[in-house]
Amino acid sequence: MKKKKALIFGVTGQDGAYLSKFLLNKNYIVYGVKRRSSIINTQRVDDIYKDINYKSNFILLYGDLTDASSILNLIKKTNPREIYNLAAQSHVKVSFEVPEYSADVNGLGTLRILEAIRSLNLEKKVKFYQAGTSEMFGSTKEKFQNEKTSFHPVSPYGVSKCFAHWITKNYREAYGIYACNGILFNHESPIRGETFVTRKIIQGLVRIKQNYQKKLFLGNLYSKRDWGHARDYVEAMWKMLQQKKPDDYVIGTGKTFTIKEFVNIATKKMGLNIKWIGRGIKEKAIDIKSKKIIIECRKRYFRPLEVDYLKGNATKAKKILKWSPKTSIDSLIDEMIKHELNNNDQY
Ligand code: NAP
Ligand code: G4F
Repeated sequence: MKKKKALIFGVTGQDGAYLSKFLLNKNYIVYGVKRRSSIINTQRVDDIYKDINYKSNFILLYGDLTDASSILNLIKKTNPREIYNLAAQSHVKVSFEVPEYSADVNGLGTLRILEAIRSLNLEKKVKFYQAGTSEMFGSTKEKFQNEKTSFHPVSPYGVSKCFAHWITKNYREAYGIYACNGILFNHESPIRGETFVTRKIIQGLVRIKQNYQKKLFLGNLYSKRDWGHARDYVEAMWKMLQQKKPDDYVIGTGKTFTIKEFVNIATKKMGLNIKWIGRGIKEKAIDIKSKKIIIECRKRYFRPLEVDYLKGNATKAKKILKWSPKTSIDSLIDEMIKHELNNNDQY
């Protein structure tokens, strides 16, 4: 049987690595788009590249979402049946510092892929997945957010992703492209970027526990997030492209925790006994055994505007895609700690 071909923009990111493995295990040929960088940026997919079982079906190519000609050439050259757009300037806080670039990559980048599909007359041949986000709900007051919840983004990142969402929907309706928006809530893993809060917390606490680091500095401890595992979420992306009709789906766990609660679960698992003292920016955590302050807050990690509360309702995905999350927050944290402990062997 002829192998299906998939093209992944953002292959070197957390989700790109999980999705590549998932598709290769389904016998796809995977073309991954990496961007040029002055330092090697393929660490997350190096194991795939070296694995004899995957190697011949996994091909990395250069491209950039800010470069329309590279996108067009890549699609022409690889002739994929499925395109996953996972590429983005994905850090919310950083999007306040590089708003125009974030809009260019996240917003216009999506349009560039859709236009390439159209220019190559692939409207009826290619299926397209757009990596949307719960950040689009922004300042929502809904207790649970689903596909019907209005968007009110509160960051340049959130706004850029709203453009990508609507342009994907627009090209689906105007040109009949099989294009889906996944509206994914936060999903983490041992290979999550080190500046996102879950990885930063786990990495920091493991280093503190092993005496490689003295303190962990955080921002807002009271925002709430619905955290799942990236491995489960890439399966949902694929399922969206296997339906009869394209549609948009919310993917989340339906549970929410504050950053402080995440810290409390993680410290307990590591056998660190902590006590919180102080309020606001002066709030800190003390290690009861050593009596040392191990967590403090810093203004620089706060955002000009915050998404206070996220909790996803994935009923539609459960019903139509037969998707549900497999990994609890406990197992996620266990896996992240285990990975970090192994990593730290190198110190
Ligand atoms: P990530 O780890 O930050 O990966 C982003 C990927 O995009 C990387 O491969 C990055 O390349 C690439 N990229 C950045 N700018 C690019 C450009 N100009 N041209 C081509 N590629 C570019 O993000 P992730 O966590 O895997 O998330 C995947 C997607 O889902 C993103 O679009 C994100 O916004 C969205 N999303 C994520 C979550 C989540 O909780 N993880 C939730 C909802 C939506 P480098 O490796 O070279 O930097
Ligand atoms: O881990 P975060 O940076 O993730 P955030 O902002 O929720 O965005 C992530 O999830 C989105 C889905 O909803 C994705 F679309 C997006 O691409 C990204 O993957 O921050 C989580 C929360 C925020 O409320 C932040 O203010 O943690 C708070 N926080 C507290 N201290 C911190 C820190 N965030 C970071 N990054 N670093 C801190 O020191």
